[in-house]
Amino acid sequence: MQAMDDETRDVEAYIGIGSNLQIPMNQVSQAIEELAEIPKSRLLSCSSLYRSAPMGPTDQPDYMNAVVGLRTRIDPLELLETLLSIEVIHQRVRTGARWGPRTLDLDLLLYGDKQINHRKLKVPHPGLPERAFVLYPLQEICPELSIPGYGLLSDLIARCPRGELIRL
Ligand code: PH2
Ligand code: MG
Ligand code: MG
Repeated sequence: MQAMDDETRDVEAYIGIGSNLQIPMNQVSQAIEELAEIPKSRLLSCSSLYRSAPMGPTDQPDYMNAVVGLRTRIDPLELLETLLSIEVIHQRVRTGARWGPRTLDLDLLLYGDKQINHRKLKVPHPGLPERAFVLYPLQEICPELSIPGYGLLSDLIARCPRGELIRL
């Protein structure tokens, strides 16, 4: 029998990137390069950069957002830790203020077709269904996607106005 290809154990994970401090465009571009270097993983796809009005407190700068697809063999919690370690490289400071400004935010949006409800990690990301700055970039790189527990991405998009989201 043919040996199982290593890639058969891989899943497609999607990661949301956001930044609104310290030259957000550079933060996002550098983060994409760092995501491409994650071990046991390969960068599959990368959306355009999007400029978006802040969700949450309005007295903060606009955000730069993007979404990337990663083919990975790292388990979800380890991937989460890896994302947090990249945020630390970008001097992310957690002040506790909800939805406050940040140099870099990396959110694990989807991990294959898995639904995860762990103390440290919820997948699909709970904000995904209603956030234009996640849905539209995701649609750009994976228009046919189905979101576990929510259905077709295109149906979520139909219910989510674009608002102040500009594709750069
Ligand atoms: N992230 C937040 C809070 N508000 N607003 C936009 N436009 N984009 C974000 O990525 C974002 C936000 C916390 O994760
Ligand atoms: Mg976030
Ligand atoms: Mg986050």
